[in-house]
Formats: sequence, C-alpha cells, structure tokens
Amino acid sequence: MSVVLEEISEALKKGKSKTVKEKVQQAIDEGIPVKTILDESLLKSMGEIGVRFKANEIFVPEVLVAARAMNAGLALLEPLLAEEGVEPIGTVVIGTVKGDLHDIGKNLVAMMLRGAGLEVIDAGVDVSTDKFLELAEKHNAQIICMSSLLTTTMEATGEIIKEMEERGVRDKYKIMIGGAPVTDEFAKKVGADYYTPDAATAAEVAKQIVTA
Ligand code: B1M
Repeated sequence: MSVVLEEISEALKKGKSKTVKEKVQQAIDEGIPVKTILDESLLKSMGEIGVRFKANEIFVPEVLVAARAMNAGLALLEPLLAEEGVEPIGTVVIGTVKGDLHDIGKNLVAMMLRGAGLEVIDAGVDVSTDKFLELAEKHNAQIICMSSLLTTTMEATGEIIKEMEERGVRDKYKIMIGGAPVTDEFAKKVGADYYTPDAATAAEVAKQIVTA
C-alpha cells in the first residue's frame, strides 16, 4: 500500500486531525483515486477503531478524536467524491427523540454510519415525528435511527412508530433504536426493527440492512 495511505491510517487511529487533513491533501495531489483514499485509509482505519471500541480496547474519547480526524479527511474528499459519482451505500436519518437533548451517543452513531459508507442526515436533538418523517421522505432514506438517553423519553420511539403506522408509512423504513436505557426487549415491545447497544454495532447492522 502507498506510504501516504498508511500515514493517513495511522494518524486517524491516533486522532490527529491536522495530520490526516495534510496527508489526505497529499494523497489527492499525488493523484491517488479518491475512492482508494477513502476505502484504503479512512474507512479501513475507522472500521478498525469500531472493532476496538466494541472490544472495549479503546473508549469514547479515542473514538471521538478518531471520528473528528476522519471528518477532517472526509471534508476534503466529499466534493471530489460527488464529482466522481461515488454513491453512498444507503441513506439514514438519525436524531435524538422528542424531549431529549443528549447528543454525544447519537453523534458517535452518526460518525460510525458515515464511516460505514452511508449518507447520514442528522436531524439533531429533540426531534419530532414530523421532522423524522419529513427528512426520511425528502432524502429517500432506508433507515430511521432514533437515540434516547432518558427513561422519560424512550417511550417516544414507540409513539413515532405508532404514528407511522397510522400514516401508513411504517413499512417504508427500517427503524433502529438505541441509547443507554433502551434494551432489545424494549425495542420488541415498541415494534422497532433493530436494537443495537453501541455505535459500532449500529453501523454494522445499518450496512447489512442497505446491502441485503
Ligand atoms: Co444527562 N442524564 N440529563 N445530561 N447525562 C444521563 C443520561 C443520566 C443517566 C445521568 C444520571 O442520572 N446518572 C440521567 C438519565 C436518568 C434516566 O433517565 N434514567 C440524565 C438526566 C436525568 C439528565 C437531565 C434530566 C438532568 C436534569 O436536568 N435534571 C437532563 C435532561 C436534558 C434533556 O435531555 N432534556 C440531562 C442533561 C444532560 C447534559 C445536557 C448536561 C449532558 C448532555 C450533553 C450532550 O449530550 N450534548 C448530559 C450528559 C452528558 C449525561 C451523561 C453523564 C452522559 C451521556 C453520554 O453522553 N454518554 C449520562 C450519564 C451516563 O450515561 N453515564 C446522563 C456517552 C455516550 C457515548 O453514551 O449516549 O449512551 P450514550 O451512547 C452510546 C450507546 O447508548 C449507543 O451508542 C453510543 C456509543 O456506543 N447509542 C445508540 C446511543 N444512541 C444510539 C442509537 C442507536 C444505537 C446505539 O441506534 C439508533
């Protein structure tokens, strides 16, 4: 593998945003195809970060700095990717449910989803049913991801699903839910399609859904 791609991977895993940015620019200037830079350095090393995070070998701060470094690299590649027509593998709308302002976990999930090659429409926090559905429709999403950190807001996931049923749009989207108080049992109770306990697993499952 090209030296600069190795350097990008190593810098990303150490969370060195400035180095990632410089080396990605160097790789572009050297004429390395954008998709190669993406697949063989940024996505590859972010995948390794996800695996290590899941295995409890690294923790939230390391993942956040690595994700920030990845975003710094992606920012340079995104306009070129659009030009080259490299399509994302699918589209996800993500948000924290109504009444809930916690966004650190949701942001981590969003970053991992991007790292897995999905286009992520981030609806933010305190997201209403109308906003989730409006964005999903507008961006032709396959998946709606809901995050909830409070026992008082987790019920909102079920309310959104019920509302989707009433509007006749439930089957248009796969629903993934998560967040500290959410469990598999709870997800089944409210009729969500998938519960995932962490960001890395959420990205794996989302990838499986859109590539199935
Ligand atoms: Co709040 N808070 N908080 N808080 N807060 C908790 C959640 C709490 C457990 C603290 C406690 O009492 N021990 C408690 C909830 C109790 C409960 O409901 N049982 C609590 C409370 C009570 C509150 C307030 C009500 C406090 C008050 O005002 N009286 C208030 C509510 C505000 C509101 O939302 N309306 C509040 C406010 C806040 C801050 C604003 C100060 C701040 C949020 C800042 C921010 O997010 N920008 C905050 C914080 C930081 C926390 C704690 C300390 C940390 C949460 C966090 O970011 N964890 C939290 C205690 C704790 O969890 N130890 C707490 C790190 C993050 C990476 O983990 O979000 O779990 P997490 O995400 C994980 C997984 O859950 C999963 O992946 C992530 C990474 O792997 N995941 C998904 C998350 N979403 C997913 C979606 C998926 C799949 C996986 O698919 C779609």
